[in-house]
Amino acid sequence: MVKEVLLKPKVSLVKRLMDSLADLEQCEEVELGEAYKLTKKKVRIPVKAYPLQLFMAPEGRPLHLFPEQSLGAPKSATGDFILFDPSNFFSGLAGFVRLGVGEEVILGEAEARQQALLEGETIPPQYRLRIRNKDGAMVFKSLSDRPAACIYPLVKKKEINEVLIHRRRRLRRLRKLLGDKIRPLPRDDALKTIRAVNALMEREPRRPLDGKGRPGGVVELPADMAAVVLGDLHGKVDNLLSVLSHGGVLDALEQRKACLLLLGDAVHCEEPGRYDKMGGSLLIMDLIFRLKLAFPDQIFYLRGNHDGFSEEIAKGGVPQGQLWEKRLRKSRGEAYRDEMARYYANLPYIAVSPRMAACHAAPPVSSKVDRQALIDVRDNRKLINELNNNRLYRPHRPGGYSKGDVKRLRKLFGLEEGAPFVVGHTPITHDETLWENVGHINRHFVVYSADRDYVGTLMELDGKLHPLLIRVEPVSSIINHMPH
Ligand SMILES: [Mn+2]
Repeated sequence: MVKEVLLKPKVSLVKRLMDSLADLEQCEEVELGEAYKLTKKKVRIPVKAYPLQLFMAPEGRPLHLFPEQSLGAPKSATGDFILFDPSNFFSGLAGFVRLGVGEEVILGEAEARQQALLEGETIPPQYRLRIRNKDGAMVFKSLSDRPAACIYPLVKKKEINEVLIHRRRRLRRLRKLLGDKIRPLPRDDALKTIRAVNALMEREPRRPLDGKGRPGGVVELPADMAAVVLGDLHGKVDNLLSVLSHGGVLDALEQRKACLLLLGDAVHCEEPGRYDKMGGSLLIMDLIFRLKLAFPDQIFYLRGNHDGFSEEIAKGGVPQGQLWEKRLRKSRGEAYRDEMARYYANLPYIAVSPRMAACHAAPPVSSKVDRQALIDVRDNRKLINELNNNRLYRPHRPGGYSKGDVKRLRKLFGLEEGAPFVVGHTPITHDETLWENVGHINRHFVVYSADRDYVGTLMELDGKLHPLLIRVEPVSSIINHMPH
């Protein structure tokens, strides 16, 4: 059982922090109580368990620098630090900077990405600061002529636990939304739920109709909402719940400021030796259906190559598609199995907004494909295969897609040349989850969201898509053990 514990502040640790600052004799003390003003010299702060508050400029907004704590083991820091703006981080979609061990970040005007992640106005143009996560310490170095940055420790219990307290509130709200326990629905509820979802999908307003009057293969994302995009989840329930309970994601959904786009393949475990396990698939589809009913106009699921019962859906010799069908029949009955088939048949294949496009695996490679062909995709097996199974061009894969295909897709939807085009399906390396400018194609992203430690996530902030790594937390177990 995973127990939720809050950290308690210890005065001795605060004292140690202050002493360590004083020891270095590189820090000028200013008239701000416990605050320290940085000079041009490097400052090393060996602080592991305590968050810091950072002012880049005397009149600026504060940033918070937190040693990342896991909800599952709140007393042990992960080694990563998270830098965020507390004025927006918990109230809606907001960026943050993750500082992994050995990594550094430079805050200041020239650093457009950090600037965007932390909201422009936080850092005035004349200040630049480097922060490095080195050997369990934060190393600060001012890079500008006006080293005004000021640091002080957050020592109040409420401040220290800021991230955990907010997270716990989100978990309670998630529990209200998704049911008392995070577990598969009882048979009757499951059938009712999927029927309600299918009824919704058959008259989904954001789907231009195909030639036969059915909702077509293209879903138009709400232009006035920011998109949160996840790639293949492969039964990783906690990856989905970690994103939903992160920062202000849930708030943004509740306030109709964000929509969630899932790029397909939420099912079928990818962990070696567990390809035949269907429990996670059953639960994650229940959760996605409940989300769809809670936010009908904000949750969008695209069809992936695993979303079906075909005998071609297999991994490592395990016929996952057929096992999935068998499992649904056995635990939910024939009627449920049929509803799932109906759900799959009704899914869109490609999502567009005025700012971006996304699909499961690849853009079409045929130059004849136009917007109407994508809307009519349901009866076009060749095109479905391209969208759901194709991969980037390689010499040994001459049928793969390349720059020109992405360019054509953008044009076909009237998107700008550098508009993000996102796919899941094909992780580029084994130990990462997000890739940008894939195949040297400007703003072409691949996202994988079924990793053990981090959920690859793309988030639109101020109209621009940003890659973010969200730590996987044992959310389902925590919710299931939360007192009422
Ligand atoms: Mn796939």
